[in-house]
Amino acid sequence: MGEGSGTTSDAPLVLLSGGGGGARLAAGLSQSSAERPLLVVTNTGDDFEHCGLLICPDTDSVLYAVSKTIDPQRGWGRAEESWSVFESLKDLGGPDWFQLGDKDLALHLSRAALLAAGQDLAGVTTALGDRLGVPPNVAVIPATASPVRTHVVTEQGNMAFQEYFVAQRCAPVLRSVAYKGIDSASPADRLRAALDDVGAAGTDVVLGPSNPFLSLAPILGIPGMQGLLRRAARRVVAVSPIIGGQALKGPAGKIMSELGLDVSAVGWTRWMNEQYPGLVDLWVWDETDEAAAGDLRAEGMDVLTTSTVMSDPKRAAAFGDWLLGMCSCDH
Ligand code: FO1
Repeated sequence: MGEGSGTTSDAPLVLLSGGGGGARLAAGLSQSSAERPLLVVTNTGDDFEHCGLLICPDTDSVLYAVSKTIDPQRGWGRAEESWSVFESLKDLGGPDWFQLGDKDLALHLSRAALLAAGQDLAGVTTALGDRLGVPPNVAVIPATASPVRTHVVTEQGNMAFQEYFVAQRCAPVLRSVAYKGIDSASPADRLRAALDDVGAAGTDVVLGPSNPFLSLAPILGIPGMQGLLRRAARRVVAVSPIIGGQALKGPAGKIMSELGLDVSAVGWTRWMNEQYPGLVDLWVWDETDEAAAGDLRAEGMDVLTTSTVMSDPKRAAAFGDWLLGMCSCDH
């Protein structure tokens, strides 16, 4: 990452990422021909302890996606994975609701060793990224080193995020979401330093097409985070995870409907704007929703539409190119 960068063109584009959509966009941006430095801030609300190991699903999905080692079908974990340890664990009566493949497990053991040796989570993540082959122009930084853990309140009771997401497959009707530990959390030191280094010209901050309740809120709710991003940002751009009235993957649409929100790009934009007043300058929607943009534009909101569907790496790179092109000029 360039030091003392003061212009928009060499300052890293900052991407906030959680879940599969964020990881796909991180990969698309990192493949872009522009080769602009990229700083990916990952959600830590999904992190949890499992079999004595710290699991960081959203951080690892970005590491695997940008190093092209992710399993493209599952959208999490390693490609060409084997499951010997997991099968043996099951034979021993160990927990089988959360699958860790052999290669993925090796990453977790390595993370545990580095943490035990005293490195902080951001340092460990950089070290693991280097070993995996994360391109040198890409930095991946977990949003905070303090434990923030997402819990959901559902009609079936309260549960930790991974129990809801993996064990219950998001079936319980959601009533609210809590981010345990967030009030005493602070932005990761490395993130603060990287953003302080951006310089007066500012940079572009992109909120990826990630679940607003489960992926973006545990980042944006960290005390000081929005101010830090706003100070570094020339412009904050938010990409809609809702396309044609639904989320292409994941529970964002289901959750919006359960919380009584309008499941549309308009509904998402209005909710984000109410939740984070003054944070976002530019809203990017899929072209499918172009016809619905008129009302918000008439209210003075800046809405752009393009093809945002990242169904394969080529389309993700094309969207990454579009975003970088849009960020490098005043549209
Ligand atoms: N998702 C599943 O649906 N089932 C799993 O067994 C599972 C294991 C897993 C292991 C490591 C990892 O990094 C991610 C894993 N995921 C699994 C995905 C993960 O739970 C979710 O995709 C994210 O937390 C949501 O963003």
